[in-house]
Amino acid sequence: MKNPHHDIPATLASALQEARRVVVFTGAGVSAESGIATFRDALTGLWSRFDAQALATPEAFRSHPDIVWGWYEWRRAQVLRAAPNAAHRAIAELERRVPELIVVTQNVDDLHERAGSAHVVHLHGSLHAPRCSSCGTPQPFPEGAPSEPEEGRRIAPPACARCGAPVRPGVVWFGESLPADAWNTAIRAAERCDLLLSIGTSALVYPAAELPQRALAAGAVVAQINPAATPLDARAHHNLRGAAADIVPELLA
Ligand code: BV8
Ligand code: ZN
Repeated sequence: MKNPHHDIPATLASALQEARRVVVFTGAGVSAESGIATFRDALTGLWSRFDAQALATPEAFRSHPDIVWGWYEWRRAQVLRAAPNAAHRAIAELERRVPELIVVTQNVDDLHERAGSAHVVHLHGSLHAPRCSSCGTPQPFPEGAPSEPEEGRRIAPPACARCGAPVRPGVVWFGESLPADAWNTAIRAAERCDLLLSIGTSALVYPAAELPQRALAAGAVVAQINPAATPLDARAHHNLRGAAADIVPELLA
């Protein structure tokens, strides 16, 4: 249901007009209206007995490779069926209007790219980049879209074409470091920007959640778009309560 009464505060509208360097920092909430479950809601069926944070770990993959690979294949099937929503499209449009804009996402889907965003940094990797869990060689997916694993089906991960070890999802699990180049690019952008928009993230996962704080410390305007309160509420200059697909397009108005 579109909420026509979301006023964009005049000070935010003018910050957006004047901004020369913008960072758009996104989490799973920006893909919610594309039908992609947010990280915590992605645990249904067999997986519901797991905590996402427990499943998104190297330990879980070592002990239950078929449950973890099945979970990611289910999520990948969702992404392949999904389309970018109005928020992704508005962010891509914003990039065309602002001298410099970079999307720094925690998401492992490719909806920003499919909506037309040209500068996207993935802090937590991608569902579309499986690699060998041992020799790291990138691996092609089994032909075509994954057979739709009904929720909770175990799927044995493929074996690496090079060394035979199990293939893993190309994502950053809890306890793993973020890709250095992605993280350095994100930190530099946060420290140079005039405006950072934090959209659809619970601001709980570190080090990603440091970015809005770095932007604030560097004197940028920080605005948050989220239907629920997060730890960032206390520090953001603007907190716009609501769904990304409703509010982000209004930033363009
Ligand atoms: C690291 C990829 C260290 C995988 C993800 C104790 C023990 C061990 C580690 C730690 C610890 N304490 C802290 C840590 C560090 C840990 C961490 O931060 N833990 C937290 C949870 C306490 N971090 C790490 O382990 C990171 N690595 O620290 O390395 C290190 C250092 C040196 C050397 C070696 C190691 C790695 C973190 C990356 C984990 N991988 N994703 C996958 O996707 O499966 S994080 C994962 O969770 C997602 O990426 C997502 O960003 C994040 C949170 O999930 P969600 O809540 O679903 O999503 P999001 O946060 O985006 O929230 C959804 C939001 O959307 C909500 O606010 C909701 O209100 C909103 N929303 C809903 N609908 C809408 C909406 N918004 C707008 N519109 C809507 N319609
Ligand atoms: Zn290998």
